[in-house]
Amino acid sequence: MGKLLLLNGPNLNRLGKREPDIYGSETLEDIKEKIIATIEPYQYQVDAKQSNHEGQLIDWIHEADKCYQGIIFNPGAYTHTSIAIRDAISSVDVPVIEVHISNVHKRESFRHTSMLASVCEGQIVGLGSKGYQLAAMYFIK
Ligand code: DHK
Repeated sequence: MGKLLLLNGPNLNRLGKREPDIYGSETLEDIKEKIIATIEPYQYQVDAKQSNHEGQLIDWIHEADKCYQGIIFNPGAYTHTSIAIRDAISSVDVPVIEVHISNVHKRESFRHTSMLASVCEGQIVGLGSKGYQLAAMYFIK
């Protein structure tokens, strides 16, 4: 049985209610259920965690090392600011895919830069909640 970690950062607990024109109407629970349906046939399971706190996300990244085959990570606004999360990703062997629901490149210029992308395995942006499923499929061996 393979294991993936679905990790979401600040304000993503508000999905479904939060700016639905940008982030859609699905909740994090809906997204988790879709990932489960996608990966279960391949004998993979997913654990889902969300925090609004940088340090908590860092602790979970450290703990994920050696426990998961991959992390599907939407770091929210920490994407654009957090050198500490970047260093956490660099400190572990578990591969991380950075996912954004919206196309950050079509939005404000402060969203165009990612502190994390260059230490991630890859980045999926602008494909809505489907981006999470696509990231999960990448990790299926
Ligand atoms: C989510 C956020 O919370 C923003 O801060 C990012 C990202 C974009 C998303 O599209 O999923 O800028």
